[in-house]
Amino acid sequence: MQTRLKLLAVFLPFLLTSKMALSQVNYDESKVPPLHLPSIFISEKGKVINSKEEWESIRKPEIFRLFESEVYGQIPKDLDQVSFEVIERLDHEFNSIAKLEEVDIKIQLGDRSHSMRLNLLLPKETDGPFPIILLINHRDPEEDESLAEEGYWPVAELIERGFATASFHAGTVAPDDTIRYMNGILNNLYPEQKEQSDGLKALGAWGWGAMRAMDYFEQHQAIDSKKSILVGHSRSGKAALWASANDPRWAITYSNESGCGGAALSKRKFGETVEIINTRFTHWFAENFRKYNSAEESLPLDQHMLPALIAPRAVYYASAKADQWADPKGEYLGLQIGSEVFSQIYEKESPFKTTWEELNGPVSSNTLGYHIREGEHNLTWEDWEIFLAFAKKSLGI
Ligand code: GTR
Repeated sequence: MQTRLKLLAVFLPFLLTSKMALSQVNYDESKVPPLHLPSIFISEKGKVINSKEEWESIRKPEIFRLFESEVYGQIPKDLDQVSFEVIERLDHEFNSIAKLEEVDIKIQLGDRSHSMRLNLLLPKETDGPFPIILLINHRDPEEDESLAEEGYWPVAELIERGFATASFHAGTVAPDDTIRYMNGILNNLYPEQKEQSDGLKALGAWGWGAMRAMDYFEQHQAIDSKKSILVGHSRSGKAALWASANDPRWAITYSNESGCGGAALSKRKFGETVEIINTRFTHWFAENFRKYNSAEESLPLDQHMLPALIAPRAVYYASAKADQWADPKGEYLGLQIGSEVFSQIYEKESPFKTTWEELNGPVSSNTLGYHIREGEHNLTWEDWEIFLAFAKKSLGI
């Protein structure tokens, strides 16, 4: 009986959203409300931002704080010690081309501690230092027992192209579950965050995990951590963007089909909406984000401001044509409008000269890039191939 009640508690929000909100999902461009986006360049006090100094000292911190309090919640920065226990494994599927390090990253804060597992593969042929690609992985490990899932994390192809590559499972910092998400760093390190309406949730925790992986890369002799790429698909893409807004150590941030609450503009209300995502995934965003359920027009920010927080470091987005749930046009627009900070504040050329309708093939400069491919919601080898051409250009390799 108790289990039944528990199941009901888990599935009720889902059933309700499927009945109410899902029936109202909009896929019709003519029904998208006129876009009134908050300006990136006007401060809360009404000051027009003209220079790098004004951007970095006034507007950027304001926007960061808005995302922290209204959307994702805090990513706590306090920790006393990070240590690494490394096992070099020889018995793995890429043994002929790569060395595998299984790393237990132990984080201590006072008398609290948490350990997360990272898998790192390094090319065997030379000594490096290698550029590094980190993938945040939320997929069910039961479904894929091998180290890498073809296409999604194409280890052999990345190694053959001279990259080191690493991945950690989201569950090693916060389980992707509406109830169990606390059984990770929230309970073990930052329990006070649970009481706060802008407290850490699962997306922020996964972003925190990427930071700890970077702590490892930075002290690794065979890794060139200045040539670092953070990649996330879908929910992990949301986490990757927020992680990079918090941590300036990433040279390139790649969001693949991160959609609502990631790359896509919320105020378009196209595909997945704030209400749907907050109801189905109560453990992803800060509690404050729920204020905007069915009220996107009152959001004091939108997702075009997220790549702006990462500027002038490189940002790349990818979408898929059949992935309307993630609103490909809203993803492109978010980056196109956000790129104004790159061009106007940092004098980095924006490649997004065309409208969405005129877009014809991948577009990129050294700092910004976008592609949309045929097909469904997934991170595929085709996505990687197009992205890697950009990454090499951007990193100068
Ligand atoms: C969907 C969710 C999206 C996206 C996706 C995924 O169910 O609505 O926001 O994150 O999951 O992670 O694959």
